[in-house]
Amino acid sequence: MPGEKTIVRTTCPRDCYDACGIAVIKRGGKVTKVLGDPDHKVSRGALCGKCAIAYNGVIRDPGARLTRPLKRVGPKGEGRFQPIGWDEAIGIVADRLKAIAAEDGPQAIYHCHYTGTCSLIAGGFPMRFLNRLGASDIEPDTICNLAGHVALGYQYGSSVVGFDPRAARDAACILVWGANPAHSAPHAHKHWLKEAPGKKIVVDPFRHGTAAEADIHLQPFPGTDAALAFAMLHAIRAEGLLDRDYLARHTIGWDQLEPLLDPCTPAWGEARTGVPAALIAEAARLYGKGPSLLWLGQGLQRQPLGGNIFRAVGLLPPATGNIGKPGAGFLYLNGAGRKGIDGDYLEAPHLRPTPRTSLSHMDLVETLEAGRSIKALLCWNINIAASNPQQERLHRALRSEDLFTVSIDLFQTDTGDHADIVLPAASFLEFDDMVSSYFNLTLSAQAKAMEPIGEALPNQEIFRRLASAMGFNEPELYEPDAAILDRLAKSCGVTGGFEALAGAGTIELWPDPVPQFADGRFPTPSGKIEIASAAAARDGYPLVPQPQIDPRPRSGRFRLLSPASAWLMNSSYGNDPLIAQKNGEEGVTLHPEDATALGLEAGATVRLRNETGELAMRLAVAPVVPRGVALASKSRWIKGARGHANVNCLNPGRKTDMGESTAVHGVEVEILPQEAAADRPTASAAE
Ligand SMILES: Nc1nc2c(c(=O)[nH]1)N[C@H]1C(S)=C(S)[C@@H](COP(=O)(O)OP(=O)(O)OC[C@H]3O[C@@H](n4cnc5c(=O)[nH]c(N)nc54)[C@H](O)[C@@H]3O)O[C@H]1N2
Ligand SMILES: Nc1nc2c(c(=O)[nH]1)N[C@H]1C(S)=C(S)[C@@H](COP(=O)(O)OP(=O)(O)OC[C@H]3O[C@@H](n4cnc5c(=O)[nH]c(N)nc54)[C@H](O)[C@@H]3O)O[C@H]1N2
Ligand code: SF4
Ligand SMILES: [Mo]
Repeated sequence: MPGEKTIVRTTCPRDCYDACGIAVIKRGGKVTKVLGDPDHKVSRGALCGKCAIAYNGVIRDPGARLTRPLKRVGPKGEGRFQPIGWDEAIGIVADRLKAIAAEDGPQAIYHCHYTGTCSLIAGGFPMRFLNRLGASDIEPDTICNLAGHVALGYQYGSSVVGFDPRAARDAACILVWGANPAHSAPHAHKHWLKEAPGKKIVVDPFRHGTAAEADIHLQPFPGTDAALAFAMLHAIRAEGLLDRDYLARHTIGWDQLEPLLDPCTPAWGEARTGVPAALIAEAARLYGKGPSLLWLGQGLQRQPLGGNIFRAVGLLPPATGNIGKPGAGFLYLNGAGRKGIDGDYLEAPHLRPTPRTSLSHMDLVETLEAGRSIKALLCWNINIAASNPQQERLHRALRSEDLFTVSIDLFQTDTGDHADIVLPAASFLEFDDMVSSYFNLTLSAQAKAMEPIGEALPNQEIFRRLASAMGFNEPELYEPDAAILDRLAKSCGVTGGFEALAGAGTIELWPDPVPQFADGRFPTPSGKIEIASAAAARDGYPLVPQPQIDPRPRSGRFRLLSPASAWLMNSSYGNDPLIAQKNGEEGVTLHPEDATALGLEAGATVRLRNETGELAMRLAVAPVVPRGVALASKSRWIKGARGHANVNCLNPGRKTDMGESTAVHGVEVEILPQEAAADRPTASAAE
């Protein structure tokens, strides 16, 4: 019946802790509105601001979306393209890949992907093709969170078995360390944290919304968190709150660690971190008494010593026995494997003809510049031109006529502008898939609500077509979505398969809060928490975590933080006009005393500058960061931006101590009035 209202329940697959339930409103078979599902436990009828706009804006706007495959016609990087048919586009890509594989070996074909969509098939199935091809990977997590994974791997044997957020009902204290739920997990901020009965402690240099509402906000200088953790442990010991029984039964190496605590009094901690000693002691008492939850943010490990920081903060749960009991535990991410998802089934690494080769995102630019090993670059679920470090050099390297680049995306991104072939991907509203929240222990359906816009195709279909054009025969490469979804749902214990999951929307996989590591057994070599890690020592790290801090920036320089913005999802939605309006001009915030010292006033245009690049930004002044810290936010779109650059033009791509991962929150800059900077040599002129 025309005009009849129907509702499709689906799930947001963005890289976000929340995994919101969505209600897609249709009239007469046409989508009219995308809303939060009122019956969903997380979204409760409201999407976050950015998705509420984008899902009713650019995501459904045929004028904004890529609707046909494109072939480059102008010089590389200029952004001139001509529409072509799918067969021609797939044919061009397959021919080029075959030629490179024959001449240089398939390892010369690199692909990079990340979490543009976190739905399981669109995020995982393309790997079957890339594995079969034998392509090299740009190591995905090196752009985001690998240091934390490596550090927790040494210590706990796993970084993807976190607390069950439902444990909050039994927690006397929730410690959020280096995460900004107000931006990056807006529903956890608005509902989960607010409804939790325990006291909230936030450790963050930025007094963000969650920090401002906490019972205690510790505001360390960036990169000093290991010293803060040691000072808290010192205070915990002084208060008699060490759980020596837990340490004896479930850890190794406390004996080597404990003497390091001796000098680390709260006053020592204050001198290194800037956090008042009394607050360190108060937070230590609260956390130590427990039961306490510890949320380890991803921002925390994006520091030069991020791995050591994670190992140091990771000492708190075992030292206080805050693990394995109700209301206690720590969380980095909750992985899908824990819920029954078999990653090897999804990605089929057994299809690889040769051992896997990979490269850190931090080495991408140098390797491209060297011009030998990377002949083709396939980019899917990622926008490297906006979100990767060494932006100017990256763009230049991507403009090489010798490099064959494919961008698969919903939009013509800055990466797409540098491609030879652009392939239009379908949005999450346009195909069935599944979403596994990395916070809650739930599984959700992504249900098709509309036909793909134009000729867009889901990632998986694009890679099936590529497999066929390459002449690959393995049945894994052609397995239909419906069969995969059914198998995945059943492997998580959803006996009715995908249909049952789609009917429910989201399923809690366990009826009650799941205690974390309740049996006290850890997947480390010793089966215990390895405070002293022989594996870490073998890899060249200290045997136990150290109370180390980064040196303060040299005089006149600021530590630049560029964490998640409330109005963007990484670089996504950078092309939505309403979001652009909300976001205003690219800005940087300084402490009032720093602004005064520099003679700068709020609203002025300032220039941020270092060896890597230079960028104009609008200055805001507020006491939300310590002195010496400048706060911006990550990854706007570049095209249309002033100076044709974003904050990543200032990021030298320094690696973390562990995992060769991004140390983006360790960037240092000078801040100058606009006129003064114009007289000085720019980074590009200096190169
Ligand atoms: N300065 C600074 N830079 C940072 C960070 C920071 O903190 N500061 N954070 C880093 C982090 S943590 C990350 S994860 C990266 C992420 O950075 P980006 O790669 O910018 O991540 P997203 O915007 O999530 O997604 C990338 C693209 O995936 C596309 N996409 C969405 N769904 C699909 C789909 O179904 N198929 C295909 N083919 N494409 C799809 C989107 O349109 C988008 O263009 O940025 C990093 N960059
Ligand atoms: N709205 C929105 N939501 C997002 C994203 C987005 O871009 N926008 N991105 C998504 C992605 S890909 C990711 S990885 C997550 C990341 O989400 P989070 O885990 O919240 O990580 P960030 O936003 O990078 O940084 C979080 C906090 O770390 C703090 N921080 C930086 N350096 C230090 C330090 O040395 N010590 C301490 N204690 N804190 C520090 C920053 O000030 C910031 O407030 O968010 C996801 N959700
Ligand atoms: S991005 Fe996060 S908060 Fe926004 S709708 Fe998606 S899951 Fe919810
Ligand atoms: Mo990320």
